[in-house]
Amino acid sequence: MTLRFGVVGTGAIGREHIQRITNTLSGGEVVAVTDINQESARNVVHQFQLNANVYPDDKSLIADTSVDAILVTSWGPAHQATVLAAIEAGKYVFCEKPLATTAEGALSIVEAEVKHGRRLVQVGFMRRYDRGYVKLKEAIDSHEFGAPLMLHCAHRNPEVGEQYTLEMAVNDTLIHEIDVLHWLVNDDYTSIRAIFPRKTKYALSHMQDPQIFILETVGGIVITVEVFVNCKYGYDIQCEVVCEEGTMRLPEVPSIISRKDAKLSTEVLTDWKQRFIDAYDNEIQDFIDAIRKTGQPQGPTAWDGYIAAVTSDAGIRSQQTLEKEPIQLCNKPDFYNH
Ligand code: NAI
Ligand code: NAD
Ligand code: ISE
Repeated sequence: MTLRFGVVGTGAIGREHIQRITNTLSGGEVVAVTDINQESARNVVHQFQLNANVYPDDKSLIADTSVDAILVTSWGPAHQATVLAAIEAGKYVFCEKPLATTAEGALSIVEAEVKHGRRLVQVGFMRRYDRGYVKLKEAIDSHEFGAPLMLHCAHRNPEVGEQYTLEMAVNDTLIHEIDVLHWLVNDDYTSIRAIFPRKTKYALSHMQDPQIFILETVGGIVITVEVFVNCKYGYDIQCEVVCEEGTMRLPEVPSIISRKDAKLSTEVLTDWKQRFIDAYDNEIQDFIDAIRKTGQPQGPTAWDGYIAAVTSDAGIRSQQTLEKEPIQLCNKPDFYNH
């Protein structure tokens, strides 16, 4: 059976995912689209030559009986309502991060899925599908390097536009580290603290850039993450794990090494779409395959979306207080232990 997608949000990543479902992956087809900007939805049908209906809103798209799975790629604050409506209709959902912009909102999705009784939701935390992070995790899990003690990470974007807010540094950008790092070290967070270094001259007046976040875990691991969204030179994701008997780093993106004009150089990417292109392919292929084989997605869960939302709320509080803010999760439903 082909998994028939209805896409809510045909902006930057919506188009990327439509392109990969249509031209790169197998077993999926886009049969319906919607966007609050209807012209954008109509353009996508034309651009990718889709055999797809254009709907005026998410509710009418979800009601289409030819749609099996909803791909949520609208902007973050709209995700919660669409995901809840999809669960209510018993449809599968692949939701881009964040699952919801508040912990309360993410918890309402967890509760709705548990009530439904079967897994329907996968969250777009694609770094868990990146070969570099998978290799790091295998090395940590092998215990060959001893216990992880500290992680030093950086999430750098060349620049951001005026629509980017202080909070987005946490709930749009840092959220990728929030998800992937606790998964990497098999631990839970206990606190987060924001530190504001000297501000770059390239930051817009409403912004603090760069920012540093210190996360601590139940097992005592201390994690530093630099979020620097006007770093100018490229899109650069760094992760170093310091263990008892050695250290390891996320591999650099393969690039030729050139010698020219008395300089030895390699390239740094500038576009996030390229940096994790294989991981995006892998996560959505996995979503399609798992549903076709087992009737349920098996990637990052609504509970993972909830952990990210609680941590992100605490991070945003710390941006205001500049104090260490506690991270407290409610009890994990047994539903997510299987
Ligand atoms: P975008 O602004 O380019 O596209 C969002 C689209 O959604 C727009 O076309 C907008 O009109 C539409 N939209 C918003 N609310 C809607 C609603 N209620 N119903 C229908 N359409 C709606 O944004 P972009 O960059 O594509 O980001 C979309 C989502 O993807 C965000 O949640 C973002 O965090 C996530 N994202 C994830 C990335 C990743 O690495 N996993 C990378 C980029 C974005
Ligand atoms: P975008 O602004 O390019 O696209 C958002 C689209 O959503 C726009 O077309 C907008 O018109 C539409 N939209 C907004 N509200 C809507 C609503 N209520 N109903 C229907 N459509 C609506 O943004 P983007 O860069 O594509 O990001 C979209 C989402 O993807 C965000 O949540 C973002 O965090 C996430 N994202 C994830 C990654 C990743 O690496 N996983 C990368 C980029 C974006
Ligand atoms: C964007 O929304 C993403 O998700 C990218 O992966 C991230 O690097 C970028 O900072 C976000 O704005």
